[in-house]
Amino acid sequence: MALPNQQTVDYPSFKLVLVGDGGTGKTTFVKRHLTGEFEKKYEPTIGVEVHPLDFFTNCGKIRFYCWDTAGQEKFGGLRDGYYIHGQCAIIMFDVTARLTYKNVPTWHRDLCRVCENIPIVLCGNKVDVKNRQVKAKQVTFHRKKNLQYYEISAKSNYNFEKPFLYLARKLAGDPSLHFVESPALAPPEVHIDLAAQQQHEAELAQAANQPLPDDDDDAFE
Ligand SMILES: Nc1nc2c(ncn2[C@@H]2O[C@H](COP(=O)(O)OP(=O)(O)OP(=O)(O)O)[C@@H](O)[C@H]2O)c(=O)[nH]1
Ligand SMILES: [Mg+2]
Repeated sequence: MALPNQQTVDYPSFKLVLVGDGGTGKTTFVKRHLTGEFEKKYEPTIGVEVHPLDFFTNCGKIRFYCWDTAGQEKFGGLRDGYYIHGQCAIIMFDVTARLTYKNVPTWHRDLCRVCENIPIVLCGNKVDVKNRQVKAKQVTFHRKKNLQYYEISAKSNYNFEKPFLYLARKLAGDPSLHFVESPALAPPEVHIDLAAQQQHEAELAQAANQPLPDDDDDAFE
């Protein structure tokens, strides 16, 4: 879904809705892709910004029109009005701020009211930060709702492609689809501690085998 003033393309393109609390890193994430500019300091998004992001796959090019929405309530603009005709989505929270994970069910509910049955990826961002508040094994919401979950760091480009690849496969209905070139990314600001992150990923995999906690979606502490 291009905006009226945006060029349309002759290859498959999809509207991707990006939601989550203010400051979780949505805009930073979208702007890693070199088709967008890069901004270091936090400037809250007002309403929505739409960025076309192209990827090259073994089946040809694919474009996501990323609707980068405002997380801060006072800048929300049309809010769920931006979700209309969304074909896929990313819900982002910040692993260094508990409240942003607590609010994930609300973002998910509002999104699903408008967009039924679209592929959704949950992303825990800022995993480059040492002192995280939301541990990998505490992230269980995706299992309740059948979402895909990825730990990412927009600042270090860690797992940048994963959410897009997952969504591209779902939208194409082809689980073996893969990217044939890496997208050009802005250089990372920080480097991630890979050993520590591998440990987190292992904990996450292990947690996936445990029974789900017997609680409400909202009961996260
Ligand atoms: N350490 C760290 N900081 C990050 C990361 N991603 C974003 N940030 C910082 O988090 C702040 C907020 O980033 P934004 O991308 O503007 O957040 P947003 O989700 O778009 O916020 P709204 O537009 O208000 O909804 C900025 O200061 C970024 O530099 C990350 O992966 N690691
Ligand atoms: Mg923003």
